[in-house]
Amino acid sequence: MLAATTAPMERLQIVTVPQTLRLPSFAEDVAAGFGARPKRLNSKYFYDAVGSALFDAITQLPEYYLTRAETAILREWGWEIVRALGNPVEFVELGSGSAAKTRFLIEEALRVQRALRYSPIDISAEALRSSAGSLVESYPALRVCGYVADYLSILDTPHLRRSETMLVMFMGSNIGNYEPAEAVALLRRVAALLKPGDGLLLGADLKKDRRDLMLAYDDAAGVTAAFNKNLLVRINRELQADFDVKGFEHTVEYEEKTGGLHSYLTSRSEQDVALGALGIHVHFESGERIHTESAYKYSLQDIAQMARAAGLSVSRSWFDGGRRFSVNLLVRAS
Ligand code: AVJ
Repeated sequence: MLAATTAPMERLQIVTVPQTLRLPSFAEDVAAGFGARPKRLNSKYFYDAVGSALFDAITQLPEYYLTRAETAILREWGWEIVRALGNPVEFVELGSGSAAKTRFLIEEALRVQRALRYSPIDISAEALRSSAGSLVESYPALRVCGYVADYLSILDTPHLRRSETMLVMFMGSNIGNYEPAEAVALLRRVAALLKPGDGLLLGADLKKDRRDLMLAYDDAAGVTAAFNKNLLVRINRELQADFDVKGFEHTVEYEEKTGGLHSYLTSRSEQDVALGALGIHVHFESGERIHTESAYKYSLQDIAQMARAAGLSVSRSWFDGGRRFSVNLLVRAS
């Protein structure tokens, strides 16, 4: 029973979930990535405070249509998405970030049921605290139980409590950052949590004209370039390195066959960089690339195939007017 007078802070709980497997540290990952051929850095390291702010700026760019398209879908079709499931429902969101788009679904759920539990999961404690805090302020019938955790640890633990129906949200084309085989493995883990009647809401960017894709990841104002290069700034600061950031160029490549939109930092000259904290020097040839991100694009057929490989099936899909982005309801395959 949830009285409308319950104070916001009493409807908010933040739990820090211990890691179930020891993940490599930033230093270890950077050392391994520069030791690999081709050199690589994991895109999860983009999101320090500056990187998160730059990503927010990216979502406002004319070329970066993804966030606007997904928001339009949730604004227009949120009512249908919520009604496609049994009620009462509770929401779990993997990588919730600012949770701005989630508000459309929360509002729709609160139209068909009197109270709602929302469990956002994010590795950024600050993002979680501020988004969860403003949500419980906005909606007196909302309870938020936020988890500071990486996806794998939360999926490993019995932490996620549940009522009748659970909708797990994995939005924003975050699935695109996983290699296709890893994406299937992650969806399989989510599928294991789902009971009949539950759903996984998956926001996936669609394959489209290569020019539109390339521009979305290499904008005219250079915000995405700054976002990519911020990785080197972060390595300089946290690992006492001496990267000359201007000595690297942001480059992108679209591989039509796989739908992979790959981003790189390309060395403008032959150079050596010291990584003080690691006690190593890294050599770069002129034109040598560091792979920093893959953002995979999917066709509807690809999404159906990925779902099937994970033991799920696509029950419904919703699109923006330009059919650039998709929001898909996946359910357990029977
Ligand atoms: C936040 C992972 C969805 O892949 O489109 C934006 C990150 N990278 N511009 C994406 C990103 C370059 C974004 N995701």
